[in-house]
Amino acid sequence: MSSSEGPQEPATARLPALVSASLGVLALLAALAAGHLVAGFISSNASPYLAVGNGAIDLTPVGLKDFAVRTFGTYDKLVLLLSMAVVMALVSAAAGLASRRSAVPGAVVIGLFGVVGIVAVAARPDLSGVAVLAPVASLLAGVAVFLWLHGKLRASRVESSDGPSRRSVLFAGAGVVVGAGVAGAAGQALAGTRDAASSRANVGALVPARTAPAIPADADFAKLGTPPFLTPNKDFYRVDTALSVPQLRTEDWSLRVHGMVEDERTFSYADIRDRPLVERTITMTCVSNEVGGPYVSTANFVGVDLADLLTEAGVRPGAEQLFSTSVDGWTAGTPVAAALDRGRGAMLAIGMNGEPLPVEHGFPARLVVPGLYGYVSATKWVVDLEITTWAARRAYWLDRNWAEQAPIKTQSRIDFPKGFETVPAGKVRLGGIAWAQHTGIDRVEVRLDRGPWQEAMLSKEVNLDTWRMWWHELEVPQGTHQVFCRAVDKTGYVQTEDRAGTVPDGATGWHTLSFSAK
Ligand SMILES: Nc1nc2c(c(=O)[nH]1)N[C@H]1C(S)=C(S)[C@@H](COP(=O)(O)O)O[C@H]1N2
Ligand SMILES: [Mo]
Repeated sequence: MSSSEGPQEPATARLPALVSASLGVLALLAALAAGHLVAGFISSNASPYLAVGNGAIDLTPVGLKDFAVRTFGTYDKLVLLLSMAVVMALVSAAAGLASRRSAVPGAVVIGLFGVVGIVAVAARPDLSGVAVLAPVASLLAGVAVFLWLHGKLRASRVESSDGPSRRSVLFAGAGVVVGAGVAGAAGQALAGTRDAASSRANVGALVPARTAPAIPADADFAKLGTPPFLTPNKDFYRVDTALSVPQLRTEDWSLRVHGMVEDERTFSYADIRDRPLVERTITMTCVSNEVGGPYVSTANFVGVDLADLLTEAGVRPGAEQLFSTSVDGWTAGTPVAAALDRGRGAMLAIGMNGEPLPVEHGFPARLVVPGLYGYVSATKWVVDLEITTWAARRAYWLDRNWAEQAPIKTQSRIDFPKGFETVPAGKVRLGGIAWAQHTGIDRVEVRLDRGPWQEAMLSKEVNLDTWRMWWHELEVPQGTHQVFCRAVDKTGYVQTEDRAGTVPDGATGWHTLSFSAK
């Protein structure tokens, strides 16, 4: 007697749960791989998986985003991608499970995934209309594979029929896995040939007509433990909202200057690189750098004066804001006055530390404005400059609680000893960095426990827009100690002790750490 009270059904009517669930996952795999393959012909960013992830970043509420950054640090994007993969696999498995009798629920869910991908890709401002072919391929491949495997499996379970053997179904499943692997890899390889990296490799040397003064040997105390004066490109901090780096080739890039100007202009990459290039040494800082944080780096940027480009277009009276837009739709608002101020030296940069801009730092071109936090000035992959007012346009981070005006705050950081390090008692060296871009550092002071402030040794000043390194030797008795540092800038302003968080316009407070001497 069967435990079921209902009418007896043939054993073949329902697929086993595990098999059914794996059908969903296989279909998902096929969908993702097909999308990735087609994206290879268009742009790696057309791959639906990445597009959905990027869309999720933009839709994430501010609070959750802050939480993610605090919890996962710079790995938040990787965490997002991995959790997305897990969620998608679970939903697909559930869709498969729901299809033990009929293929309809699974096919619908897999199809919906495709629709989400289509919406996400269509919403990306850096992609053309053909890019939706990638998620369309995902949708078709996912649904087709699901229906195909489902049909094959059901047929194989009809006993004493001439349907496919279970073995052949297993082969079909394995074939989907292998096919997905091959298609995915091919998409990856194809996208590589269309990527910005291959365009960047063809740029050649960018020789500035005016080079930056050579960095003197005593500009850093790297031997003691400060960062090197120039940050190698691979170590330069990176902050952006792009889950996948925008892929722009020089031949596809142009910069439009418009809005409150006499003469709208559009510059090609050749237009920019054929101008006399200037090189400037500039320290960039992110507003979301906590006191003591890592988001500060220095490079030799090569490019043209932003003021030249704007002046040629002819800025009209009443203009307040330089509203810049990147190819991925991110925006920043810079005071027009700062962009036009020749003494400040705002740049449209195409080179960094003797190379074309690295792709993740904005290739082919970005803005760099000394003295302003990156989110109000440093648009990477920049393609559009609109001269406007503050009222007319609101940049990306302004709607997420950050301030409209954001000059970099005078700050300093202790790099050695490390927090909670144990050092021999007696003479202890500590050191680090200080910055007050566009103002200049006058001195750095350090304090051991409740002792008096003592003036540290400063590195040679390179220019007012760059960081300075400092070190000091303290007489330290045995025990646990706390050290503090504070910078004094050239206006006489003493870095405040008042702790403020990064929102809305940059963190304040003294950096401090504890260490032991024995
Ligand atoms: N397109 C784009 N440009 C951007 C951003 C971004 O998210 N997208 N982030 C800005 C921020 S907040 C900072 S601090 C700098 C960081 O530049 P880097 O990554 O080259 O250090 O880039 C700015 N330019
Ligand atoms: Mo930033």
